[in-house]
Amino acid sequence: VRPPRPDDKFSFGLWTVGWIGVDPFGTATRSPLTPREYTEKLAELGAWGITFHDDDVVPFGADDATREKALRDVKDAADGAGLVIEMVTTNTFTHPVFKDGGLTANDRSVRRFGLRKILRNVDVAAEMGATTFVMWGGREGSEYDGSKDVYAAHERYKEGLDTIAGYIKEKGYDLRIGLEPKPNEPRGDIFLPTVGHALALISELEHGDIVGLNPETGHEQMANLNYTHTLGQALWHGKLFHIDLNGQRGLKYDQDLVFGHGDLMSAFFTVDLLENGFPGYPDGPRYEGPRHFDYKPSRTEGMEGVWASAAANMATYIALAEKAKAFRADPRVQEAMTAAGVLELAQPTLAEGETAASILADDEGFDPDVAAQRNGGFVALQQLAVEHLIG
Ligand code: 3MF
Ligand code: MG
Ligand code: MG
Ligand code: MG
Repeated sequence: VRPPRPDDKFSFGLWTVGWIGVDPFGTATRSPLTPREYTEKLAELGAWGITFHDDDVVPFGADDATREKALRDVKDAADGAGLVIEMVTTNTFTHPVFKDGGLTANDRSVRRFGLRKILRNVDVAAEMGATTFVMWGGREGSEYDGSKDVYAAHERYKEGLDTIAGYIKEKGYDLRIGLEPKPNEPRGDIFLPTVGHALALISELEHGDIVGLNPETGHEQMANLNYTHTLGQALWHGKLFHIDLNGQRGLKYDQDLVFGHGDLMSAFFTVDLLENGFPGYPDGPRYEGPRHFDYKPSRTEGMEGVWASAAANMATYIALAEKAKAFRADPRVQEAMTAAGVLELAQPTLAEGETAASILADDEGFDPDVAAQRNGGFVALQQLAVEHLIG
């Protein structure tokens, strides 16, 4: 596999390579890194950008001078290493004040504090030159149904998001919000559990035009959903603003494995969609944004393993991209796709000018029993994908 290049637009959250391995059952297995350590090493490995939460850089509650210095240090380190700060995100989940949420906490004073923290962080995002502001509402939710008025929670979510999006517009920032859905963990149930739920909420916002999605591989898979379909639907809505790529093996806690270390076949088709677009729409919508990894180097790894895992995300993506290109270009695949009717789906069901009445008026001599005999050819097509994947 060729080495990563800046035009691959690979980016990493500082909380990924910077994860020190604290989990609910054990203390840290690694030491924290300085901004210079992350950025130099990521740049050396071929990454193009970094992302961070406010709290990854600025200690919670720091005074203004400490805050300014910490932000300047990370910006200088990124600039020095030639890395872009493409996205900034907000932490409304770590500090105990957010134990019942940031925008949907029952306690109004907490919601007002959460909003102030997020708005300040929007300023930081703009200052750092980021173009996406991701919001993962990890503590928006509940363990017990009786503890939350779900109607009110959605009222408050909308109120909060519109306040933030309205502020971005008022300030004239070149920023869009990417909501990151997740079904559970750390809350028993999190609001906006899937991309579909988030899309529905966005459609109710006053400033929904600058609010889209940041879908994460494992988060959709934790809900037993198909990540590639998720990306496809988000693209169809014009709402795929950013992505969190990683790996997950089935219905478990959020594993945040290296991209491809979960469901590899699914990862292949994810990359196929990202790199090659929709088969029936060569000029259709494409995702042009960063290939952002949100993974955790497993707790078993030392620093050598941290950097090997960072490199593995990029190497796997590149390998899958090459394989997906070869898959689409293979004449056997094109033939199998045609046989399977994959391209036929792009053809409108009605002819130009046709109506429900004209469809009703003529049965076209259609014989359902004959049509039911058609061989799908989907399995043969899938096997070609497997052959390309395993080489
Ligand atoms: C949690 C996550 C988050 C979000 C981040 C926003 C800590 O499962 O995935 O990472 O990605 O808050 O980018
Ligand atoms: Mg995750
Ligand atoms: Mg995560
Ligand atoms: Mg994420």
